[in-house]
Amino acid sequence: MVGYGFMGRTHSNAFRRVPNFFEVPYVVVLKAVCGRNRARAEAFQQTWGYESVETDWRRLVERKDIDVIDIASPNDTHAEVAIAAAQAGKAILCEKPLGRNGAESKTIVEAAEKASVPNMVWYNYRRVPAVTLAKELVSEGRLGRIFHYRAKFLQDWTISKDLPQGGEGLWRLDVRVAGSGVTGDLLAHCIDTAMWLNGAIDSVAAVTETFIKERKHNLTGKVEKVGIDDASAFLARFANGSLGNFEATRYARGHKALYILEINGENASIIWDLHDLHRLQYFDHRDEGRLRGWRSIHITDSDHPYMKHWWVPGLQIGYEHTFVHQAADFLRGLANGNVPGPSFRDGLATDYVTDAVLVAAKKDNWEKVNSAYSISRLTKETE
Ligand code: SOE
Repeated sequence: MVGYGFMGRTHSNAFRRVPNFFEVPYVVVLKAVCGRNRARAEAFQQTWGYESVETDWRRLVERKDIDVIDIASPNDTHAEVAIAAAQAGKAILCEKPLGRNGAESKTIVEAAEKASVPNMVWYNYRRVPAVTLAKELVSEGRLGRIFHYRAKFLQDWTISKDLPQGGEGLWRLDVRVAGSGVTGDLLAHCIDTAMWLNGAIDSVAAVTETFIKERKHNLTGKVEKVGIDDASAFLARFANGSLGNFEATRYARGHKALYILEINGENASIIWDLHDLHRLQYFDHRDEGRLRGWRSIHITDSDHPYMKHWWVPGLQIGYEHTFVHQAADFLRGLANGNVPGPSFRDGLATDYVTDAVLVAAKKDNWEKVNSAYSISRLTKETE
């Protein structure tokens, strides 16, 4: 395990829990956690039961007793570690986004494919049982032709202008480390799920904004220009002819992690909401007219994806279980030689979309509205 932050915890929890709930073909041994700060790494080792600690990822990657490298460190470390791990013949799991941009991710994909090592990106929301069920319903053709895909991911934790950028916990605000702001951090989730459910995205038109232009940098101590996007929205054309509408921000006061997606097809529609993650809203126009309406399906039954491994019908699971599901799928895939997605290639495809969003936003290709009749004038005329 490379990294001992938030994602190090979600992944470690997954590997500890997975053999308790899923029949997996390997014994998972937490061999080593690697982090620059030895004291922090040792504390993490104690909490999660790792056998040893490394403070240099190169040492970790060289170790002969390690088969799988899991990268849960900040985005600017992904490429270096993943490429070295591939060259050492390790299977690799990498936290999202795969790289800071498409060019960087491409080098990771090339290294992994050249070495033919199993690989996976932790786009965990694919494995919320309700989202996996949505995938099944779309694949079965129940929605018919798809017209619209809508998604948003809203947070509010960076609104204060006094919040510094950079360093532990705040590297997501430092463009050199993160690569981008909400586009690579939050929209990337929406894009991964969208392309999984609705196929490739062909083209985008976008707008981004950095509301707070300067912040103190935790590592240099100086006030520095903010290089990330605080908010990002884009319209998309999917290869299947449907239209997409995406938004992410860290400035939506009141929203902590509101990820919502909606798909409208000719026969049926689906809505899923992370705050109510165990429910899938489903409307089917082919239902008998008198009874037609939105169904709120409680995804807790044993015939729902992954649910037979947990409790009894009616009892819910949560966020951390999505990582357990991914760990289970990864281990089973390793054994049968077919690790399921999201692969590094899928991660690269998402990074190409986020690249396109950022380029489109920079082009600022806006059509000015005829301002002859402003709102105030219209109001006056109506009066
Ligand atoms: C950002 O706050 C963040 O932690 C993302 O980095 C995660 O990918 C997302 O799942 C929750 O929000």
